[in-house]
Amino acid sequence: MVERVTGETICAISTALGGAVCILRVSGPAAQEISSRLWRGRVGLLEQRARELCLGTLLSSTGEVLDPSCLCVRMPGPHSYTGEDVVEFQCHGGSLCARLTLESLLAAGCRLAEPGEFTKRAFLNGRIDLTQAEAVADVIEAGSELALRLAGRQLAGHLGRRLRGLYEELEWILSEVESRMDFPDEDLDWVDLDELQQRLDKVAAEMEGLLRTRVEGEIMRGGLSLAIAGPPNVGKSSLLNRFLGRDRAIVSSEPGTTRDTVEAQLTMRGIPFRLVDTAGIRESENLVEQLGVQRSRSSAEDADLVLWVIDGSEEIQSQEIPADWACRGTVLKVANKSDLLSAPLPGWLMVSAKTGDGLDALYDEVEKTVWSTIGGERTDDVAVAARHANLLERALDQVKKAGIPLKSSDWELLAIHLKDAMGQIGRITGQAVEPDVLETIFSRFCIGK
Ligand SMILES: Nc1nc2c(ncn2[C@@H]2O[C@H](COP(=O)(O)OP(=O)(O)OP(=O)(O)O)[C@@H](O)[C@H]2O)c(=O)[nH]1
Ligand SMILES: [Mg+2]
Repeated sequence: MVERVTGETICAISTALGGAVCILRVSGPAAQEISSRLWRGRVGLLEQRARELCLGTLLSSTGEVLDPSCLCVRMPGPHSYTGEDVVEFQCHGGSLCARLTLESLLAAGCRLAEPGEFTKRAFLNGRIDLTQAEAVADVIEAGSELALRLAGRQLAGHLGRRLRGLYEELEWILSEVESRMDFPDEDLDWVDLDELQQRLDKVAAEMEGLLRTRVEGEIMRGGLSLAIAGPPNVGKSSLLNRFLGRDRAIVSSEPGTTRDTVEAQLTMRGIPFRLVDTAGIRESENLVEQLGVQRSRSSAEDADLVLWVIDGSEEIQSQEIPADWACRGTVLKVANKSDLLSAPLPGWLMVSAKTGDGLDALYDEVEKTVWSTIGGERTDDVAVAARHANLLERALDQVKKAGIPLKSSDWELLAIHLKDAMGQIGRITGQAVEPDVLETIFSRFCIGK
């Protein structure tokens, strides 16, 4: 069972240290009383209008002025982020002012919040469901606009609503089944078995639809790996720099310039990638280069997507992908230095890292490949994460199994399957979730959120 919220009042600095303004958050039953002791405004904090930002003086627990012009807002529960009484101070930034204010709050009786504890309280107090709480961390971690939009929809409750819809449908079917169990000899106004089966099928189809969004969810949340590989001196590092719009990797006319893998984050057509530039693949006497080549090979072999780059102005045959190359992901063949060529090479995507020619077509191809061969169903609504997908798979299994006892009118067994499926969905939304799962989820958060 879910633990109950304690009566403790917690506080934390919610903004990154060193900024111009620092926000401190206080939440819990004594939030207003403790904060009022550290605050002098035109009226006392307790008389201040709720949810109105007021200017005043922030004092230490011993009465010294910490910040002569600090903004303060009180948000009484239950209509606050955590569902409890919340007070926020916006004081001058800089680590000293923030730290002294935090120390004063602690001295006045608050406890330092754990990572994600404000959001955890919001969940435990029923302000948000567990998928929304997870989305708070997703919003903070989002590495691309698409990922941010996805997290935003989940935060707005879209996934939770669809799951609750499934739960309620199963609950309705269960009530039909239980009424048959309770009144076996009566012929009440029950829906027929075909309709029950149809409704089960609809639930299963909806679950399958959600499960198909898993890959998209993973792509958006985790980012895909994209390796740039190929022979030496073809312009791999130049391409990486061109993608990033800055000189991240060293470029030179000397073959074997890149000795070790170079990594960077990149968003291409809204898709987040972990980009790896690799050492040119060639035989070498030099031990360090050999190690670099080995490492490059394995990172390219492990990547979700590989750009195999060659120098289009050189002879092609010797630059083809080595036959013994065990690549896990999808490979796109790219011929660089198109500026030195008069005609395109059939079967190759022509680009020039030097002039930028052909990059739009390359980005289009990458986007198409991600969604057609790697990605699952593209959705503009929600995409489930691994935790949701695992539980959904179990729920779907139970819904499918329920068809057998339904045929033989084995109501008791049918009820067991339905309750199990509902239990799995409840774990996703947090209606019924184990404390250790909560701990794992909220440990992802930073302090102050
Ligand atoms: N003309 C032309 N030259 C290019 C282009 N891209 C790269 N070069 C040149 O090709 C040479 C090699 O570029 P790099 O980016 O270092 O090549 P690399 O594939 O990373 O090489 P290694 O790290 O040695 O494997 C440099 O002199 C670049 O200026 C291009 O599109 N056109
Ligand atoms: Mg290089």
